[in-house]
Amino acid sequence: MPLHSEGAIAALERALLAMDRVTAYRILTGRDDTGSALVPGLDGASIPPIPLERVDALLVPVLRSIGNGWGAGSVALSQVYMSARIAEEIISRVAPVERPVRDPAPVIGLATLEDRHELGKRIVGISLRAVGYPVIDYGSGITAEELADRAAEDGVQVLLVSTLMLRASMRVSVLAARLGELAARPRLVVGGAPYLFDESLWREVGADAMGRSAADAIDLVDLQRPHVPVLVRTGNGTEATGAQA
Ligand code: B12
Repeated sequence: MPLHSEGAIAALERALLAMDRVTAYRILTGRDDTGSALVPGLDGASIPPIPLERVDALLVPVLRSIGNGWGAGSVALSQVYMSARIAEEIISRVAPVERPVRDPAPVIGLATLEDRHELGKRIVGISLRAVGYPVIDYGSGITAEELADRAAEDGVQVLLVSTLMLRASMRVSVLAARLGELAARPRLVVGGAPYLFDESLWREVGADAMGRSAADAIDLVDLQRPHVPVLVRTGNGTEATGAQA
């Protein structure tokens, strides 16, 4: 089945809503002949790794559509919940691709702020590592105050924040204010459903940029690379000399 086909997206949505894990795996692995091999237990070594690009192209739009269906009343919360459980399992099976670390690379922090919706953050983290960016993962549910403090301690230069709940998005303004008090303020990049619903929200809460996808996260970090100070060895130690060309 082609990667972007409407048919594959619709079939995956049907499979998740029906809690049919075997079909969901079959669509995501891109194999039409693995169904019977996957049936016993689904936990065996028979499950092939799932390519990251298929998760981004198929699973992400399907979960959004399921969320819309829930909002419209055509999908039950139990279906959202079960789809998410299957999605969590799928994401944990994404083939880990870790490239050699880029040099220079900014110090990158990543968190789901005051919210437990963590699938997007996980995909963003996997994607960044896959292109060679190391990431400090602060997990999900961390408060704005704690995140600002921990990012400061770790010298984070680009802080990527995922929020899926409107309330959590509004808390980004507290985070931005606290980061603004730091001598070296990290660039603050946000993403998640509320910023897609309201295109001006990221500016209103004080972020520097907003991304719609894991691919955007990579592009936005790439853009920050010129802001990484070049570290020059001096006689007595190391000194920052401003932006890299
Ligand atoms: C799956 C899901 C759940 C799962 C979460 C499972 C998990 N482990 O994460 C479960 C069932 C547990 C859940 C629970 C709830 N949910 Co929910 N959930 C969803 C749903 C359907 C999909 C979210 C998702 O996982 N998408 C797939 C991921 C991979 O996509 P993503 O997060 O968007 O990330 C991609 C991009 O946005 C981007 N991205 C994400 N973050 C970042 C960050 C940066 C920096 C960048 C650059 C890019 C980026 O890259 C990612 C990969 O492409 C959404 C609907 C929606 N439209 O999003 C509702 C939704 C977010 N949930 C909602 C609600 C209300 C709830 C509950 C309160 C329900 C309840 N009554 O209990 C609880 C609260 C949980 C909590 N405390 O956090 C509402 C929020 C509404 C609002 N106004 O705030 C939504 C929008 C549904 C709706 N239409 O109403 N939910």
